[in-house]
Amino acid sequence: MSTPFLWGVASAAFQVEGALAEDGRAPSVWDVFSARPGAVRDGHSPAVACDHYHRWEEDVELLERLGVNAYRFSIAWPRVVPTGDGAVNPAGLDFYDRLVDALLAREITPLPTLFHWDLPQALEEGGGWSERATAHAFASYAAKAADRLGDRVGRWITLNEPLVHATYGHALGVHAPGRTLEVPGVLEVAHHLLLAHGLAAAELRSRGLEAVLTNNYSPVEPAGGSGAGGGPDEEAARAYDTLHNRLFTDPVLTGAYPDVSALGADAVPGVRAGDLDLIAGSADGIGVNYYNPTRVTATEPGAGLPFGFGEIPGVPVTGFGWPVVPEGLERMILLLGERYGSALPPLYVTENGCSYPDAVSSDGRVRDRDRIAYLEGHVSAVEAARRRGADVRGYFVWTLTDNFEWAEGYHQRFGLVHVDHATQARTPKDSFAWYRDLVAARR
Ligand code: IFM
Repeated sequence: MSTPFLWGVASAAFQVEGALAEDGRAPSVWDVFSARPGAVRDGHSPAVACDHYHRWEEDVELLERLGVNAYRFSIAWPRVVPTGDGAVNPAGLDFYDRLVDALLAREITPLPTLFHWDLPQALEEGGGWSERATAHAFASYAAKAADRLGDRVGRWITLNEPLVHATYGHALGVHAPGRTLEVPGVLEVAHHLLLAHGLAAAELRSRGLEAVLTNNYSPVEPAGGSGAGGGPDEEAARAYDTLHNRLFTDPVLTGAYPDVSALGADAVPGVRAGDLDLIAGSADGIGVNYYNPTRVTATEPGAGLPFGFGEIPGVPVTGFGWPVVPEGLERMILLLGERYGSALPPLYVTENGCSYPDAVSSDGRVRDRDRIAYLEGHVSAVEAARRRGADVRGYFVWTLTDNFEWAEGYHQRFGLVHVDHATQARTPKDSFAWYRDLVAARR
């Protein structure tokens, strides 16, 4: 019997849970970073977020009303292993145990992510992702989570968007842990993240479970066009494509890092004998998080980066200013197939969505027509890719409830459900009803 297509929504622990000091949870890098003055827009605090840690039953009811058959959430490493490595905190796992049972009771497949950027601060103090030991600590945490939930959860996502964590968190310093390393240091962080994925995948697979790696993908277009006349923009686009689309995928699907010379390094540091053998073939699925394509321009010699960014003309933008280009998702899915051929495992669109400044009207409705148009276009793009032979097995809207959008605080509302962060009142938006009807029609 073939498994049904997964229609779901996605969330992440730090963005929704709150309860940062409850039941034995220790601080993560995001607890510490977000407390720095200026780190989060308007000083918004993640302390309560959507209070999901206390209101999870209400949120599961929302999922039931939505009619989805899958829910992607993340497990907070600092709840489960507060010091990062070593003793497990049973109370931390109890929370996810209850959540998993509640989902299964409603025939909603749980799809947990083990790392969605909330590294235990204790590990950061020992060097964080610059240290190989962090990858081993991650695998040991993954094993502990799998031992507790693996009897009910068959498919796991190891890492969420390691590219964003490596670059925003370790190069640009605008996400936790707020480091600004040089290129080789960032590439070393990238390797340790991939090593962590490979080691955790081995733990999961040894228990008969599947391991999925979720990356953020973006089709890259040179501003000057391709082919004759594309010139330096094309070179810049290739460099950006290497960073964004290949760095965290080639090693898993081809067993080798791409040429990183255009990024300013001779090679990826920290790779030891056997690492790439472990990483190669370590994904039973690839998670595709897609928001928009990227238009790339060349930069002047001596500029900090080998690429710059340009606007995509003639398309609408979201509240975040991100261009809305649904066919970019079809293009990206097909590109992965062309690039990796039979090495490409099944794909899951593990995130897709948009932020708009939604407000509840006096009649209690949230008329988020732009979000409906965005999602309609992107679902059609997935379906078009599938018609052209792509093996896509799931689609997850980012996200269920408006939540803590990292350095943007509560400013970017991505949810199908509006959250009043002063009262925690949840109001399903018009897009909630639209997605409910779509899922009902497709299931
Ligand atoms: O909110 C984030 C999520 O944590 C990771 N992917 C992109 C989303 C929107 O920025």
